[in-house]
Amino acid sequence: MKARRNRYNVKLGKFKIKNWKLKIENQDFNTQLRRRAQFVTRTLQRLLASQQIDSELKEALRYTLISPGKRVRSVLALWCCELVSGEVNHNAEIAAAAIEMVHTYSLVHDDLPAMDDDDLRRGQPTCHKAFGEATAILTGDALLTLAFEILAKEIDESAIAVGLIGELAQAAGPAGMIAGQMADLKAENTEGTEQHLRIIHTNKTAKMFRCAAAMGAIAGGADDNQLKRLCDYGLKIGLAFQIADDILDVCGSSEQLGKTAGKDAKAAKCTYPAVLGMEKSKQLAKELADEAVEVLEPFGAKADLLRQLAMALVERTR
Ligand code: GRG
Repeated sequence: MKARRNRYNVKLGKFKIKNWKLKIENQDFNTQLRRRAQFVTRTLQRLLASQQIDSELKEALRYTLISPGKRVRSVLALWCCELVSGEVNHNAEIAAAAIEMVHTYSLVHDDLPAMDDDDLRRGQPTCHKAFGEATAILTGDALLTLAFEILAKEIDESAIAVGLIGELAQAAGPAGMIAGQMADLKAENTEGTEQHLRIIHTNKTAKMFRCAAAMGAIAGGADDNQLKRLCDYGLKIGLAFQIADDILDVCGSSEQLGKTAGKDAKAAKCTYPAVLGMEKSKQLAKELADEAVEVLEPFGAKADLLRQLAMALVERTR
């Protein structure tokens, strides 16, 4: 225990840093990702348990929220807070839970018969398959509104709460995720261009990653320059994540992904592999991850986890 508190000079990536949390920071990336994802799941369980909600609706909320999602956006929020402040604080914990709720809502509604009409999500029957369509609509509605309720009630400083609510509303709303979904629907069966694709994917996916980074940074008290850099980083890895998702839809199996593979081509969706081809899509995802890593330069070695995250998101297999 004592040795752990001593200061060490260690090499992490290409940077030499003074590190007094040697044991924690030397843990392998996947272990840290898993540990933080479990932390988010425990927070969601606690927040859900404290809600007075109809028992069937609560079961549907638990079914969708506690299912094995990767928790990428919420962990990103935690790591951005940790990067700028040195720790994960209470406000970052609540911000992470809120973004995970909004993300899960989008999946529940996207799977509905009127949208993608899907049967499988996170390796289990979709919410409407398990609970019926009406309950699934209400589950999505409840997740979306609960996210804003916890931000309003649980964040310990009103200026921070307002900042977090504004970021999340903008990213998830009609100038963000909803705009992306609308453009995506309209692009079905059309010949998309790269420019058109970038607009769809930036709105549908990348803005939520940007938002996660911004919420973590705000919770950690980032200065304007730190906030701007982390927003840029989030937007770039979000776009790279979506390109990787398009590629996995072509190359992956439903079992591996926990959702129906090959759906994009079937629905004649406008995707990166369809418009650019597979090799160019892989190259673009890698270029975006490299650009994201570059943006982190002024943070030094403290941002190594975020660097590894950028690379992991384009190399992922699920
Ligand atoms: C509000 C109906 C509605 C839709 C909004 C985000 C979105 C648009 C729809 C969700 C479905 C989808 C294909 C979104 C693109 C982003 C994406 C790849 C989501 C899946 O995210 P992961 O892989 O999921 O992080 P897990 O299950 O790991 O949390």
